[in-house]
Parts: sequence; structure tokens; C-alpha cells
Amino acid sequence: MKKHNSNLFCALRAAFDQNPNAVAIETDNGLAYTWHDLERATAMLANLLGSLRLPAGSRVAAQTDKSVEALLLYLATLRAGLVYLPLNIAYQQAELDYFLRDAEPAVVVCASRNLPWVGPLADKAGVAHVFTLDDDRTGSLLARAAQMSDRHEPAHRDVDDLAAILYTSGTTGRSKGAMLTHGNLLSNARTLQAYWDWQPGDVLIHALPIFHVHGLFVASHGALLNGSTMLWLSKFDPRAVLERLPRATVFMGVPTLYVRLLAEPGLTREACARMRLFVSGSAPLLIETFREWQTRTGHTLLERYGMSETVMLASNPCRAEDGERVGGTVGRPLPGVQIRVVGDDGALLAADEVGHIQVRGPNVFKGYWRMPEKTAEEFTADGWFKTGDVGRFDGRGYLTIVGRSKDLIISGGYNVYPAEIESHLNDTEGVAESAVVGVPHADFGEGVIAIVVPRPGAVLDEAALVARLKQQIANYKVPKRIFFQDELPRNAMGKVQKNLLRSQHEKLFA
Ligand code: MLC
Ligand code: AMP
Repeated sequence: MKKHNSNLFCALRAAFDQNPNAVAIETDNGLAYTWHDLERATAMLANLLGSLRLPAGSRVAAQTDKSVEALLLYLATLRAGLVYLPLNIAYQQAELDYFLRDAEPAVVVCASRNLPWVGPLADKAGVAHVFTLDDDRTGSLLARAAQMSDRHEPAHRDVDDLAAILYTSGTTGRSKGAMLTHGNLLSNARTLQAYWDWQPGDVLIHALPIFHVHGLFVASHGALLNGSTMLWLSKFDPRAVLERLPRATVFMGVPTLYVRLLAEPGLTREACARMRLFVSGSAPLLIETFREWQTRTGHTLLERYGMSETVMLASNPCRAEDGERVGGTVGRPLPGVQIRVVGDDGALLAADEVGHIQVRGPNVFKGYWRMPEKTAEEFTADGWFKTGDVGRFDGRGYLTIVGRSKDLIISGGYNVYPAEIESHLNDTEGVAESAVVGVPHADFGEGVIAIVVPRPGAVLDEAALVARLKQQIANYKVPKRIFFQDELPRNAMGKVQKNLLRSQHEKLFA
């Protein structure tokens, strides 16, 4: 008997054949891709990857602008049985250097404008194949793929085989690559398809970047698995979203996207009349935003909770019969996913008690790439993953996230780890020490700021420090303001009291 192929691509592809000549993706520059186009293009790209004769498990790293072809590259990587490694286009040299040396990809695909610096880094990391891909359908990747056959048999993969590695920064030390399997991604996609009640005829506005869980997995998998058309935006633009609302039924965003949409006078009940579902996640949604959205549009935002390591783990209900959507909560554990809240001693807590959120289920990743000790630390002896988030269940089983035990700032849906920024600041001449904190920000939810202590006699300039950081790290991580102080507040143990720094600057961007 022929063994079942658990390659995630096979499940996503099932929709390709249903209505091959219908539009699968419509872009903001007027292009339309049919399902048949997706089938052919992923076959050609998979054949190109196959022609490189890479060993099983080889990584394909992509640092490109958002484009349909970048999504096709992801799908083709699955199809070829290789492991996809998406990288934020904002990453600078030091960040990319680390990811390439750590992940040792066999293939790197970058924007052609970045080739002058990505190429040498890839060479240094021993990458065998470097291609370019631009958002206007040019670059060496597509030129080479154009010579390939448009027929391709998807590689056989088991549920436990790796599909993707997503880097998430570490609270201290090095960034960790979360290894996600075909089984993790498919089980989560199927669960969401059912729980969010995807319908024939649903149309998704895709406005998120595709190098993180939300845009790449939750949004794209949802539409592909359901055979739904995507109205594709290369970049979030509130007006472009508004224009598309009358033709769409589903939208997904981080809270900043909802805040920016609410600033548009055109956001009305009439504009949203055809919409079925608005999903928010990746960062805390303010209750004010939740309520204002309800008043303005007549729709109740569905807030859900996820992580790179676990894909989606909890969600407010979609269907009325599953319950109401409660603002300020991330809903209940998704079907098949178990969540518990425990105290510092690991004991299970009762409803309304605040503790550490832990999770178990088919969605939970396989471990951190080449970091067995770190992986062991982040799991309990009985196999629960420690999320690093702090929360409580209410009596109805709805989870509220009240904070994080990890020192993490989430700005506009992007994670910023203070330790990383502090280490760059501390390496700067004239800096004795620094502390990076997040303060309330009306647009980004949290805004990154730094407090820097100059060395005796040193004269530091805010603009110069910012300019230096912009060369070292992704722009969204760069502090929006840097303040100078003679010393940092410390407690009796000598630990910097970040809470005091946060309250000192809490009104800065509010
Ligand atoms: C951009 N900028 C930001 C920023 N995004 N600053 C802080 N935080 C952010 N998130 C800054 C840039 O540094 C730049 O500053 C200026 O804004 C303009 O850049 P831009 O790229 O033109 O910005 P814009 O297009 O307005 O981007 C804002 C945004 C974007 C909200 C659309 O950040 C975004 O798409 N966020 C979504 C992130 C996301 O998908 N997260 C999901 C993670 S998955 P300067 O000074 O350099 O000019 C996950 C798991 C889960 O968390 O549960 O889903
Ligand atoms: P990432 O590592 O980028 O996947 O980010 C995961 C983190 O985002 C989680 O551990 C949470 O801290 C946060 N997060 C995701 N969704 C939500 C949400 N709905 N509310 C609050 N925080 C969230």
C-alpha cells in the first residue's frame, strides 16, 4: 500500500485542483494568479531546488520583500521537502550573519539590492547557493526556475519532519531557531479552519508580512487550505484595506493595524457589511480598541494567542454556539491544545489565580535548532512548553494574558529583546551601561526607549547613537528615544528596576 504523504504542501495543494482557473491571489499592482499558476510555479521552483541535489533537511533561507513569489518559494520549499527559514527584511548585517552561521542554510534567497552584503555573509557561512528575488518578479531565482519543468511530485514527508525554522530572540544570549514540523503546521491550520469556520467563498485581505507566524502560517495557510482568494497587499496601508473590504470576508492583523484602520473616517459599518471575521493577535489588544471597533464597525474582533514555538494556542470563539468573544481575553485553548497556568513551584493554579502559561499539543514545536539544553530548559519534565507569558483563566475557561516573565517588548507586533539592544549600546564608546524598556505607545502598543549611563567625561549624542544602532539592527528595534542618566535605579540585589524607568517615561508616547 502507498504510504500517506504528510507533506503540508499536499494538504494546501488540495485546493489548487478544485477550481484551477479561478483567482487564488490578486495583488495590489493588478496581477491575478490562478490556482493553476500556483501549481505550476511551485512545481518549477521545487524542481529548481531539487536540481541542487541537497541533502534531506537542508534549509532554504529567504530574506526578501513581501511578494507572491516569496510565498511561492515557501510553498516550493515544502514541496521539495526542504526546510524554510524566513528572515525579516529589516534585519541588518550582524543579525543575518548570526542566522546564516547558526542555521547553515544550503540556499539563501535575498533582495538583489542586498546582494552586495548578503552575498559575502553567505559565502562566509558556507552557503552553496545564493539567488535573488525582487518584488517585481525579477531576480536569478525566477530566471533559473523558468527553465524547469512545471510538473513535480511532492517529496514524501512524515508529520515529524521539519517544515520550517523560525528564529525568536532569546531573553539572554543567542537567538533560537524554533523547529516546526509538517505535523505542527498542518494540525494547527486544520484546527483554525474548523474553529474559525472558514466558508466556501471566503476572501482574505492579506496585509501582514510573510516572515513571521501570523502572516505566513495563520493567514496564508488559512486561505490556501480553504481554497480562498487572497487580496494581497505588499505592505499594510489602511486605505488599501478599506478599498478591499467590500469584496472580502476575512482580515487578520496585529493591534497596530486596527488602531490605524480606526483612524480612517472611511471605516464604517457599511464598509464592513460583507465582512465575516476580523482576527487580532501577536500583541495585546487594548480593550479600548476592541470596544471602538465594535462601535464603529458592528463587528466584534476575535482575539487569539500564538507564538513562533506553538503556532496558535488559544482563541476566542468564532461561531455564536461556541460562546461569546470576550475583550481583554485571548479565549479558550484551541481544540486539541492543552493550556495550564501554574505557580512558581509548578503547581496547577485555580481560576483567577495568576501564573505561568504552559502548553501541550500537536501544535507545539520540536525544539530549538541545535540547542538541546535550551530546549530541555523550556519544557517541564511532563512535556509542557513554558511560554514565558503570565496569565489567568476565568471561571469560564477564558485565558487573559497579564504579562510576561520574559523580558520582551512587543512593538507593532514585532518582538524586541532588551538584552540585545542593551548589548549593542554597551559596546558603544562612551557608554557605561544601559537599560532598554517598552513604554505605552498609541500606535505600536509599546514603544522602545533606552536609558543610557555615559562613562565619566564622555559626551554622548542621541542622534548619533540612533544612527549607529540603525546600521546594526533592524529599524523597528531601534529605540524611539534615548535618555541619558547618571545612574540606573537598582534594587537591593543590584538588579535594574525597569519598572521605575517605565513609569518615569510612561506618558512619552501615550
Ligand atoms: C515599523 N516601524 C516600527 C515598526 N514597524 N517601529 C516600531 N515597531 C514596529 N512594529 C518604524 C520603522 O522602523 C521606520 O522607522 C518607520 O516605522 C516606518 O517603517 P515602515 O516599515 O514604513 O512602517 P510601517 O509600514 O508603518 O509598519 C508598521 C506595521 C509593521 C505595523 C505595518 O510593523 C507590521 O507589519 N507589523 C506586523 C508585524 C507582524 O506581522 N507580527 C506578527 C509576528 S508573529 P524609521 O525611523 O526607521 O524611519 C507572532 C505570533 C502570533 O507574534 O501570535 O502571531
Ligand atoms: P513570537 O515569538 O513573535 O511568536 O511572539 C509570541 C509572543 O507574542 C507570545 O509569547 C505573547 O507574549 C505575544 N502574543 C501573541 N498573541 C498575543 C495576544 N493576543 N495578546 C498578548 N500577547 C500576545
